[in-house]
Amino acid sequence: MHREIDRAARIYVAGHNGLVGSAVVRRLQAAGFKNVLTASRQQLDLRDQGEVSHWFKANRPDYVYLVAGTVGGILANSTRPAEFIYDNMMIHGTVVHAAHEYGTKKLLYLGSSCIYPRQATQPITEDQLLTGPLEPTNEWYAIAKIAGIKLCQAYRRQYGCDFISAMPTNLYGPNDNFDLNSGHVLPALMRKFHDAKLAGAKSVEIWGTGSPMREFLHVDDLADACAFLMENYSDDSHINVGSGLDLSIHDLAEKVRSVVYPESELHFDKSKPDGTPRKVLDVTRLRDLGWAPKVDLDTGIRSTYQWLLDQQEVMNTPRGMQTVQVDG
Ligand code: GFB
Repeated sequence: MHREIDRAARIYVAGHNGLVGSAVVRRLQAAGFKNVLTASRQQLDLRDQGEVSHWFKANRPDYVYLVAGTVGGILANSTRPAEFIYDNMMIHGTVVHAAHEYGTKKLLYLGSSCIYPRQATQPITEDQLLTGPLEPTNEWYAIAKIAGIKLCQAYRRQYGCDFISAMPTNLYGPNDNFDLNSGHVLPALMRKFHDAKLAGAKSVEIWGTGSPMREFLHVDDLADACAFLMENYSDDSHINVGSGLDLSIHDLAEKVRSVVYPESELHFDKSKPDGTPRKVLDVTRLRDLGWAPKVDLDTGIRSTYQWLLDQQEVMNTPRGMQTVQVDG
């Protein structure tokens, strides 16, 4: 089912300042969409139903990319559980409800691969949702994300809303959070190697054992997949978005080291958590629809590091000063 979206349609990107939202805006603008709507955190608190409903009433978006959320890496997830569950449950609830109230034609909700059980069979197929216990370091975030999927399904079943859900793997790219405490592994390692190079330090600390396996997808590929799904997917079930390829954290660290600071040495801090042992998505359904990623990991690491070098203001931010993003 391909349904081309009118380039004059009103399209709201919730979370446009974040890693994902900014990539979605770039993707939509490149495709010629003329009415891309955004609202800053100061203008609109997405956790407040009154504000969100009021905004939808005034702006009446035809399509919504719900890619906002409180997000972060393994440490932020395990130390700030209340924010991760509350913010995300509220954001999904308010936006999905307002989209229904004010006649949004289609909404795409973005979840996360951490919704699946810790011991899921690899690669992880969509039907493994709710078949076992979650990874404890991020169960609060995962529960909120699972609720988001169910919310979209419930509004589809009860009200006939065309609300779909996509589950991306670990993402990276421009506008990522490079903070060492709250960021995900790829941007955190990039920043650590970069700081070590500037300081002339030889050893770079990698959390955990280095053995966990992770899959990575460049955020421009994710944005492209989201735009593709908006025009080509309309199903009750959520759908995985990934590259289908994974590597160990040790191998990832080697890749980042070779791009940023080849002279450095890796030091593994085994007192830090590993998190889930392996998490690679089965992307057969998305591939069968005709979508595949374009950015390989080596190219993506190089271009993201170049982007980071171009962001002087990010590099000038003292460590630990940035907070967890409220945009996905
Ligand atoms: O990316 P990350 O924080 O999150 O960590 P998850 C991935 C792996 O990299 C873990 C290791 O095994 C970390 O211990 N790691 C090594 C590091 N060095 C570092 C470092 O300097 N910083 C970080 N952050 N990790 C997240 C979930 O899980 O995945 C979220 O917490 C979300 O909820 C996201 O689902 C996609 O991949 O373990």
